[in-house]
Amino acid sequence: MIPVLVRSSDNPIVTGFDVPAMPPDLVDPTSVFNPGATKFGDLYLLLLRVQSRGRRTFLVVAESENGRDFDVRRDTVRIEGLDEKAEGIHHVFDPRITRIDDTWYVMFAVDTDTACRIGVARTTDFERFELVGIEQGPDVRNGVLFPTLRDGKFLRLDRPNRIQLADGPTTGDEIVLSESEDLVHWQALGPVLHGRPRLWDERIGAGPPPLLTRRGWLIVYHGVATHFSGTNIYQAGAAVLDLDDPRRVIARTRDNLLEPRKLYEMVGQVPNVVFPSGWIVDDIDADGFASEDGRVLLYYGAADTSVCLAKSTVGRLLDACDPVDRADD
Ligand code: BMA
Repeated sequence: MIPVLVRSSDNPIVTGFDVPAMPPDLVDPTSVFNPGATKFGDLYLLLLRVQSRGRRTFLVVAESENGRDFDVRRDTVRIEGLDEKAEGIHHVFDPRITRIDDTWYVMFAVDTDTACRIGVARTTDFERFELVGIEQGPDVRNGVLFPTLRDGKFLRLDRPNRIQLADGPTTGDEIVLSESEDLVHWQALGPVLHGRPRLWDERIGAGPPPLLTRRGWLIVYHGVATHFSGTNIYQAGAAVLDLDDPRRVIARTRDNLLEPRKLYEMVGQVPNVVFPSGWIVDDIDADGFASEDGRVLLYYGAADTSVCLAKSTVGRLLDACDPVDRADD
């Protein structure tokens, strides 16, 4: 049986060895993982999360002509406007890239003194990045922006973190739909996906930006099984959301589609992690829908140590999702 997601035989496609020395910040980095991905003209681009041996986090662009062999740039991304807000910020990480018209929005997690927050930067050339803002409020992460607006408002999926109350739900067990007029102030519209206790996806978070298909919004998300003593296992699955109301789940994979099996996924800085964060789909029709035959290049972090690639098609990912009766969800 051919798996729905087929690993590249070149995995891991980017490791710390591929990152040029950028003294004094980045020399012989510990790890590079959880990239955002997009196409810019003919170039395939990744926005890498690179971690130094001081465990500081940097974002670095990598470029490729084929989506598999990447050259990592010799400078780190500087987000204009971030320095002014830098107090209390420790890490900017896990960027997801969404193109809207000719602007690419980077939605990222921000580790601060008080909570994890979601920030947004924008670029039109992948040389200059400008901060749009950082949301203030309760702890939230895994923010991903939809590529279209609804009623003039931006939409995102995010994953609030709540304190676990006695007998209450596990923190991070719910993906939520939110809307915003300015990308900084967000209003929750309601839950989308729930974690499934004791199964592969107890805690969940959206991966790459939702993909417009004729069957609905296709998403890939990560699920964490937490019920194994000593380790959390990060896996990837998929779901299809209603085009008009993305809170309505049409279909969802019962099982995971990708789980740590290769040594590079099982061994590393954080063992047993596949963390999907970016994808590139070339074949989009005139109305903006991804073609079912279209190739999907899915980029993911492996063991918080390297960047890997798995391939599929839009149709195979859609077919892999099992119909959901909302009442049972
Ligand atoms: C999550 C995030 C990811 C990371 C994963 C596994 O909570 O912090 O950035 O890849 O844990 O460590």
